[in-house]
Order: sequence, then structure tokens, then C-alpha cells
Amino acid sequence: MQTTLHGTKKLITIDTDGPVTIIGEKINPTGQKKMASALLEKNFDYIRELATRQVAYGADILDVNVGVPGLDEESALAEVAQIVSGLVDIPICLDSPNPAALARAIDVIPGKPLINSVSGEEKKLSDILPIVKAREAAVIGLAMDDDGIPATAEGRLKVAEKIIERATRLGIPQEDVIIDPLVLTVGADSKAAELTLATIRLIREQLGVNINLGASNVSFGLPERLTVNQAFLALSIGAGASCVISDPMKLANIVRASDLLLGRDEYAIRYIRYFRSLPKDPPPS
Ligand code: THG
Repeated sequence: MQTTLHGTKKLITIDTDGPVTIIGEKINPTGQKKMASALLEKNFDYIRELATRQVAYGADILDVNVGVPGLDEESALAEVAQIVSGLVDIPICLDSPNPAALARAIDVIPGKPLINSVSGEEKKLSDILPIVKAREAAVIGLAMDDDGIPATAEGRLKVAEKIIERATRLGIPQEDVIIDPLVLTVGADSKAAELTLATIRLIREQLGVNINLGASNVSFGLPERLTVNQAFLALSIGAGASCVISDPMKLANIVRASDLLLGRDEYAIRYIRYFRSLPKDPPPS
């Protein structure tokens, strides 16, 4: 199944059978003091630099999240999304729990963007799906509902089915709903990652839709988080994730290697081209 998005120039296809799509996650102040102060001080140069750097390191889509306490999210999301979409030619992924902020920002960006996210919670479904439909955008659906995150793969599949059913009822095509199976912290629950992998396999088999994964929660509280994130990303791609929201400077190499090892990269062309194309200057920490 294919989900197509577009930015000012580039058309991006998220494909259950193609190479993995990377959503660059770095424009997000969560746990990032420098990004939080850049947003509060309207230091857009820092945001521009992170946008172009993520593209240079392989981002296919750029996530924009401006959730800082004390910031007017409605105007900030639109402002930052407009700046970023004016700078790069790839699609934008608007990342906010606030429907008013999403509705405003979606009107100022070009192309067909991605909304991150809706869930199976009734209020989210009724607030966010109409925004997606009005703009003919695509949406990420989180596998959680009013009872929280289900503790089984079957429970998460049921939530995914409900989100897709509600979306299609509104006229949003099934291919424009990407399901995020969610992952909890493996340090707190040793089965958390395996449950997510089982959910990926089940959703892929039962629904056939594109699956997005954020790898960073899995390693929370552990030493050498990058190592755990890398391993989890490779396993998730092997299980059927077709889209990952991650830091391309740290994880695009694992994505390219996974595609190569899964037989989606004839003569290793993408893998080789990726490393040849990287900027020569080291990424900032
Ligand atoms: N699924 C979907 N959307 C998401 C997530 C997901 N959006 C938010 C998040 N998860 C992905 N985005 C980020 C952005 C920044 C960081 C993590 C995830 C981050 N992490 C480290 C920390 O927590 O300390 C810092 C590590 C680093 O320096 O790279 O900054 O799962 N649909």
C-alpha cells in the first residue's frame, strides 16, 4: 500500500513494500533546551539549520513540533511550519495534540502534508479527522484510545481498525492513514519492544497499511540509548514498519542498512549513494 505526500516540489511515497521513509524528528523542543529557547526567542536560524541538516542526512519528511510551555502553539506552529516548508521541498508532518493549532498550520503549508496525530480517543477522532479530510492530507493514527494503550497486539489492532473505519467513513482513503503501534520503555517492561514488534506484524498482516514507528521511547532511562534505538529500529523494519520518525543524523544509516539487508536496494545503490552524499562537516551534538 502506498501513501503519497508532497511538499513544494517533492513527491514522497510511503510504501509498505518499498524502502523505509524517514520523518526527521529534530524540530521538537521535548527534552531539548536549545530548541525550546530557539522557539521562545524566535531564533529561526537554528530551526532552519536543523531543517536543512536533516534533509542532508536523509529525511524524506520533516516533523514540526513546537510544544513549549508558555508559547502560543496556535500561532507558533503555523509560523514555524511556514518557515520550514518555505525552505525545504519535502512534505511537512505537523506534530501537535492541539486541533486548533493543526487547523491553522495546515492552511499555510503547501502540498499534501501529514498530520501527527490522531488516536482512537473519541474526542481526537471527532476533532482531528475533519481537519485531515478538509485538506485531503494524510494522518498518523496512534494505537491508543480512551482506555489508554492496549496491553496486547490484538488490542492495538482493534484501535487501528477503529481509526481506519472512522477515517474511511469521513471519506479519508485507507492509504492515507498510517498506524503507529507505539512502544513503551523496555527498561520498565521487558516485553514492551516485543509487543510492539508483534503489533507491527499483526497490523501488517491484517490491515496492510503503512506503519510508522518512533524508536526513541524504547530506550528511556538506559545507558547507550542509541545502541538500543538502532537495534529496535532494525527489528521494527524487519517486522514491517515502513516509516520511522527519528533523528536522521543518528539513525538514517541503520535505515539504509536495513533496506539493503531486506533486499530492497539493488546493487546497494541507495546505501552507497547515501554515504557518498553526506556532508563532510560533523553534525553538531
Ligand atoms: N510517534 C509519533 N510521533 C512522535 C513520536 C512517536 N512524535 C514525538 C516523538 N515520538 C518523536 N520525536 C522526538 C523528538 C525529539 C526526541 C525524541 C523524539 C529527543 N530525544 C532524546 C531525549 O529524550 O532526551 C534526545 C536524544 C538526542 O539528543 O537525539 O530529543 O513515537 N507518531
